[in-house]
Amino acid sequence: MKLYSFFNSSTSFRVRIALALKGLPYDYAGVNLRGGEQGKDAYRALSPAGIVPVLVDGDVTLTQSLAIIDYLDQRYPAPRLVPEDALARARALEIAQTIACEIHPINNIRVLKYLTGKLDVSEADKAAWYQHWVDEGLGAVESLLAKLPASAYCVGDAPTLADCCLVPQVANALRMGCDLSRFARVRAVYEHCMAQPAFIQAAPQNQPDYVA
Ligand SMILES: N[C@@H](CCC(=O)N[C@@H](CS)C(=O)NCC(=O)O)C(=O)O
Repeated sequence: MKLYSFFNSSTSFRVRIALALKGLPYDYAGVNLRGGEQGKDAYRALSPAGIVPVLVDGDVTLTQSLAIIDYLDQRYPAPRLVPEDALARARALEIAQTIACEIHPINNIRVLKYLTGKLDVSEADKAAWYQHWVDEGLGAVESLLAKLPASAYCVGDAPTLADCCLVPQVANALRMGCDLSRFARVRAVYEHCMAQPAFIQAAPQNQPDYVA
């Protein structure tokens, strides 16, 4: 398998965690988002939307991190990341989609660039926008977690798709200087996961294209 990824991309980080948890080997292809490589024709042939990650598995090319993780889960089921139990599955998807649909898209690079470019928004207002949507989204995740039995992970006693999404989102928020002090349960899950080998292996600083 080959993964097109950018070290700091949270959506790439989600897939790297899934691959590491499943112990699947892959070749790493760095896509320099800072240099605009995602917009080049050659890359758009792989990813029509011009985004990472892309997973190539033999003659299959897949975009969208949640679709990729679901594919990996069907194809390489151990360990399961999308739970089989109906309620646990819904809970994991609920948290994953709160992050993937409610936070990430509006804080994506292209959106932030549009704010400061076309709309002439200041860097301070861009940072306020970022923190606002992190606050809203992680606030919702914190409330969802509060309704679930206490655990080191989001849902149940093992990592799921929800943790694959939560950890990279928190890592990004911390890198962007967001105040996460209100989100005790979110932070506890993040800290526990980031002490596990698969999550460490998948972390931005451990990728071949990492730049400090
Ligand atoms: N919904 C997509 C989002 C992928 C995405 O937007 N990735 C970001 C990096 S985290 C990206 O490639 N952004 C490039 C850009 O905004 O130009 C997924 O989950 O894979």
